[in-house]
Amino acid sequence: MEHFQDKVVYQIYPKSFFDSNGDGLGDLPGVTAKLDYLRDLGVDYLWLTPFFPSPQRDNGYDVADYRAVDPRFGTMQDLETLIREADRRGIGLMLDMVFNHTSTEHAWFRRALAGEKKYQDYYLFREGGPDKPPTNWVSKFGGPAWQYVPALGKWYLHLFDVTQADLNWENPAVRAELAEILRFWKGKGIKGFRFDVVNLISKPAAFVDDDRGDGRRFYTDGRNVHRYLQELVAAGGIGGMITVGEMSSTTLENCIGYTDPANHELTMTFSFHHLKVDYKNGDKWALMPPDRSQLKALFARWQEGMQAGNGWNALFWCNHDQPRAVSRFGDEGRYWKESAKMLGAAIHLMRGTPYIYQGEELGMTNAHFTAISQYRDVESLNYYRILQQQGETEAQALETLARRSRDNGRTPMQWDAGPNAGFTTGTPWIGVADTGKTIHAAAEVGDPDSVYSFYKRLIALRKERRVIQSGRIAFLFPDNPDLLAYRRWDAQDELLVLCNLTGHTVPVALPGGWQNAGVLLGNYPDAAPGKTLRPYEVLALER
Ligand code: TEU
Repeated sequence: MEHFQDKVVYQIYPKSFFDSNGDGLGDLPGVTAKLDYLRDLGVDYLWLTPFFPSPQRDNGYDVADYRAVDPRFGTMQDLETLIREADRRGIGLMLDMVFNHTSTEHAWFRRALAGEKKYQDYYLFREGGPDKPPTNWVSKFGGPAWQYVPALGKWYLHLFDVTQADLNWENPAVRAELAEILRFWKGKGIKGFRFDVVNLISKPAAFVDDDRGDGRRFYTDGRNVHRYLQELVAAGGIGGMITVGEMSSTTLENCIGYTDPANHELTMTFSFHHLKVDYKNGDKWALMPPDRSQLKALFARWQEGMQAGNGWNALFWCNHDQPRAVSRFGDEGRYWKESAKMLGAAIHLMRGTPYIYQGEELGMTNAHFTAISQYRDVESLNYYRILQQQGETEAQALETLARRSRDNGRTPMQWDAGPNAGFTTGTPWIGVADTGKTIHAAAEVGDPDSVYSFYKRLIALRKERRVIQSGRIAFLFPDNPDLLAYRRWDAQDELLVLCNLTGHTVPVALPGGWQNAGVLLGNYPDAAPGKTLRPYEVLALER
């Protein structure tokens, strides 16, 4: 199946998954130790976020060596053991390739700084005086996107942190190096790849000021990006492997291009528009409750649009950059369990390949941090300062972070009710969420009514029902913001999925012929087709 329709991917943030040696940081042997848990859940692939040598300015997305394991996460032998033990359980590993930029600690950048022309051409250095950057572009983490190097009399581009220097993909030597890295990992038995912000790799021929924005319109889905991806996949020898591109501020048309099998680029893409429906005026740092009409419209547009273009979506609510879905789109209190299940079903039954982020299958919540000292993320720490410079009080800035910080997704995985939620016997690098004592794997694995068991059922259903894998999709009730509803069908089978996105009862007018349909799945014990849906109820009907 060229699009991996029957597969489910589980994302692991190793630093926060399980600590095997008590140093407070999760590690690769910690992942190996939990493989039976993952096999029981039923996932096919594990995507591991970067564990390569790194100064950890951006938690490993600042890579200093693409072919080694950072000692804080273990050894190459530990990784080989993990690959082998996962394989024995029918699980493949996907690695996270951060190819838009390297750490400024990478040997290439160091040699560039030392004056080697060859390596200066690996990056985007531009001449210029110390008081005027080449353009007015803004870094995604705040502040200018250029850094001046006095010794060279040059600026270098960094779309992210100042220690994350953008690579020059126009240089064929850079592209050849990156393809070699893929070959290296494929040789180790790695089964797939996730490509970090890969739609930002192709920069414009000339660098000019952006008078209407932060510069992104010049490099997002840039002029050569499709050609570079085709070349990378061919030269890296990864055609046929599962690949997912993280696409920042992308378009439907480009994502069709990236994933239509005829183009030999990627098997699927992450897009983020549905995770910006609670950004006021598109600003992540301006709070607003989720706009459910917009959420529904975006799902319909991306699901039906990718289908029409023969593209393929990665389906997800959560990752290491996002607050927890149940805290954001569900109800952490009274309807915690119902809403966590409803959100899972809402995307798992769509057309695409689902991704589960560690702890999502338990209904893990946001951290609920209340002091700046609890945060670790460079973006959060930057914006804590920026928000106060923009006039927010300290309390307001903390409230904004509590809702928006990436650290909400990075707190330790909650394994049991013991100290540090069973994540470490040492001092965790980041604190456990305040729900650690009540929401954890030990309580959920054996409980047939748990969020965990519901996710397990969702994964099993995808394997059992071809209509979930490859059926067509069409959305219903576009004018009702409370009710997310879609139909899936193929020659044999037909499903109707109804999700109440709210905490109140909503009326439903079932389309003709569904009144007596069977219940495939529900999150209330006595689920049946009727005239209403209860708070956060999901009902999947079949006929
Ligand atoms: O993230 C890309 C990205 O732009 C965002 O998700 C970002 O965190 C958000 O827009 C900030 O508001 C990827 C990685 O997933 C992330 O962890 C890295 O920090 C980033 O690239 C840089 O490598």
